[in-house]
Amino acid sequence: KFLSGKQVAVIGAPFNGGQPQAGVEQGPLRLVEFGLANQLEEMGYNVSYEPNDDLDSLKPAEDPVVQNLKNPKFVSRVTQKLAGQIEQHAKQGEFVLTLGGDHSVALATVSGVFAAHPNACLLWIDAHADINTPEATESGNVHGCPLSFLTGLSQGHPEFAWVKPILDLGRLAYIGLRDIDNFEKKTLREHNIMALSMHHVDKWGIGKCVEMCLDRINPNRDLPIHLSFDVDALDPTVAPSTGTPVRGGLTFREGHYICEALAETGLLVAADIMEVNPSLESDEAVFKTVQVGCSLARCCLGESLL
Ligand code: HAR
Ligand code: MN
Ligand code: MN
Ligand code: MN
Repeated sequence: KFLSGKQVAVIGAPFNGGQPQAGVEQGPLRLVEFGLANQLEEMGYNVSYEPNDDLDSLKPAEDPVVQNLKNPKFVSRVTQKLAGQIEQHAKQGEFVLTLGGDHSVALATVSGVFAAHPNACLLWIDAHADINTPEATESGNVHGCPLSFLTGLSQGHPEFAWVKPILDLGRLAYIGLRDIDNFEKKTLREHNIMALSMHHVDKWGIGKCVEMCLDRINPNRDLPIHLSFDVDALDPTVAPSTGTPVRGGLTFREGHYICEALAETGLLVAADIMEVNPSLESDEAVFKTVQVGCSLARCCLGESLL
């Protein structure tokens, strides 16, 4: 409906500047080496791949903290560049699949996708709410803040002036939350944001949770959908190789169900698979995490639909 054919633009976002741990910049390459692009081609898609392996050239000589945020210049430059690239692909009617990299890259994916699909809605699957403002963040890591910029809750940070507040708070929903800062909790409540924690998944089941989210952010099932999937939403037994694992997460099936249900709507225009860090935990753990990242991406593109 919103896509012109069977074209998938795979955008590598090998970037770690939104948080302190090295290794997450190797996520995209590992997912592609595992065979993701070939797997999508076997499903009948035409796949293009932008590795973006030159992002280090955007690293400034000096990048002091500004308004509590670490590496503001580097994060801003990288995400602005990726946003333009993503916008172009999305405007051509391609499905945009972005491989992270840390979740600060959502500044790029949401900006780019919503520039092409202004009435889209966003489903954010994560243990964390990633909606801290520069004033509120305790860590100073931008991967905990992208949604505050994208929704206009943060304004006036000099480095992120290019980020437009294109996301209405009524078009945002979460599933998987379980590690939220006090400021974030207050924000979710005050703005009545559709935020489902693991408690809600236990209580209602994943099927009902996805339905409730879509009823809120896409009530007539006629708007484009962007999925941003932080693999730390999954239980650490399912996706161990990630920077900030939190116990008690989504099962393998619950994670896949979300992707399948969105694919089934025919409205999904973009997906992000974020925070895969192949330098953390054992080889077996890395294999598991990369494998589940690839299979989530395939499910977004309809692999398991009959
Ligand atoms: N809320 C914390 C902060 O602002 C933790 C964010 C952590 N990590 C992520 N984001 N992976 O989803 O730093
Ligand atoms: Mn293209
Ligand atoms: Mn996140
Ligand atoms: Mn997270």
